[in-house]
This record gives sequence, structure tokens and C-alpha cells, in this order.
Amino acid sequence: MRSKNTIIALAVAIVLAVISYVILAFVGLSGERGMGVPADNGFYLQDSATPVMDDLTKVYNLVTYIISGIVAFVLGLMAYIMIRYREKANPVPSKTSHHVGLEVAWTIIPVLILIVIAIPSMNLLYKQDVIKDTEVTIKAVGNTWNWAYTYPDHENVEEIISNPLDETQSKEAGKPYLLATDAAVVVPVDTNVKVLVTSINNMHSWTVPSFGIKMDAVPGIINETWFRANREGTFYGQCSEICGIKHYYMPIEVKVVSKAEYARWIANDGSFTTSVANNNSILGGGKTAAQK
Ligand SMILES: [Cu+2]
Repeated sequence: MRSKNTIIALAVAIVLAVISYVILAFVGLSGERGMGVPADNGFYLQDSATPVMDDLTKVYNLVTYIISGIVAFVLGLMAYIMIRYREKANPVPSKTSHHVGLEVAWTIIPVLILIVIAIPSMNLLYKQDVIKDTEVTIKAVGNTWNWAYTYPDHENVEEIISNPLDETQSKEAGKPYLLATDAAVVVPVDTNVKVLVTSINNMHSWTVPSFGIKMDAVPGIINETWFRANREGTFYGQCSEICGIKHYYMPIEVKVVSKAEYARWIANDGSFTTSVANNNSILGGGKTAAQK
């Protein structure tokens, strides 16, 4: 009697787990997606703005479909075995201990599945890792607690200190609170941007979901990553390494502008003379090293 209850409880638990998994995986696939900013109630990946994120999304989907198939198969197999080989229906159990065909199958099939996952994964890793034909370089330095950006190729552009807007300022600017900053880092569209990432004192991580990049900022080490944004706009991210008491309070704001506008911005020592705000900051910042 006790074993029967255990089996029923196990079966119910498995069915519930599978149902919640399917809901999470597939409602997520069809749900709201943000571009550069999280969508309300969305829990799928943000929409892609770079070739790396395109590939990353494909690999994510592939793996989701594969694991869904495996979960469904294992669930079906377990249900079949529980019913077909229960004590009542199968009073004399088989004493079989080996089955060559089965053993070969359950070795070969997982290997094939791993190969199917490994090929696009390795391609993606390579794409993320190899930085080709850098056109613009930015340096992101993690501080406690904000991000500081410099343009190593343009000494006329002063260091940009990117502090988060508080709740009232975000509301006034119509920007998302805890993502919006007072001074965004500015890059051109359709350009290979290399990002040098490091930190002053403890570990942070420079992460922009729509670009598909996440790079650790480690004191004493300069890590590098790259992105090529294929559209203009504002893209938000957050520090993604639990770095301390204000970890939540060091957002990342990347402003992608046209190449001409970027050239003007550089020529104007890091300020938008033609835009309404006259620079890249809603608070009159842009060259805000003094805030540090
Ligand atoms: Cu941090």
C-alpha cells in the first residue's frame, strides 16, 4: 500500500513538473520580448540587436526543443513502465540484466544529441570570442558603484561616469528605473565595437542582453568582448556579478546612433550639439567625471 502511494505521489510530482516546464518554455517562446529593455511579464530572452544574439537565440531555442523532447520521452517511458510493469499486471518480473541493442542505443543516441548541441555551441563561442576588424573601442570600468567609460582612441572625449537615475528622474525622463543612467555610453550602428572590460576594486560584469554579451570585470585584468549593433536606439543592461551592497544600482545604458552622428559626437568631445539635450545626458552630464 505504501509503495503504491509513493508511486502515485511520484507520478503526480513528475506530471506537475513537466506541465510547469512546458508552460515556462513555450509560453515564454511566444511571450512579450523587449528590444534593449525587458518586457512587462516577459521571461523569454530579449529581442536581438546583434549577430551574436541572433545565434545565441537560435542555440537557446534548439536546446529548449531538444530538452523538451527528452523530458516528454522520459515521462512517457516512466508512465508506460509504471502501468505496464506494475505488480498486478506483471506478477513474475523479468530477470533480464543485459540487452546489447538497448545499451548501444542509449549510448549512441545521447552522443548524437550532444554533437547536435555542440556544433552550433562551438560556432557561437568562436563568434563571441574572436573579435574581427575592430572599428571602435570602448573601455568599461566597474566602480563601486557605477560604470565609467573611456574611448582609448579619442582622448578628447572625457571619461563618462554612468550613474543610475533615481526613481523621480527616471519617471521624468520616461526611462526605465534601475536601468536608465544619467550618461550613456555612445557607439555607432553597424560597426564592430570592441569592449575592454575591467574593474577598480571588485568583480562586476558588463552585460547587455539584447547584444548577447556578458563579460566579467576583474581587477587587474582586462577582458574583451565585442558587439555590432544592427539598429539605432537605447539598449539597457545591468551589472551581472553579485558585487556588493549596490549591485542592483549599476545599470548599463548604451546609446547606438548613426555613424554620422557618432562622428559628430566624437568631434564635439563627446557631446551631441545637434540633439535637443545638447549632450548624451538628460541631466546636463555627458562629461561628468566630476560626479565620480
Ligand atoms: Cu557590479
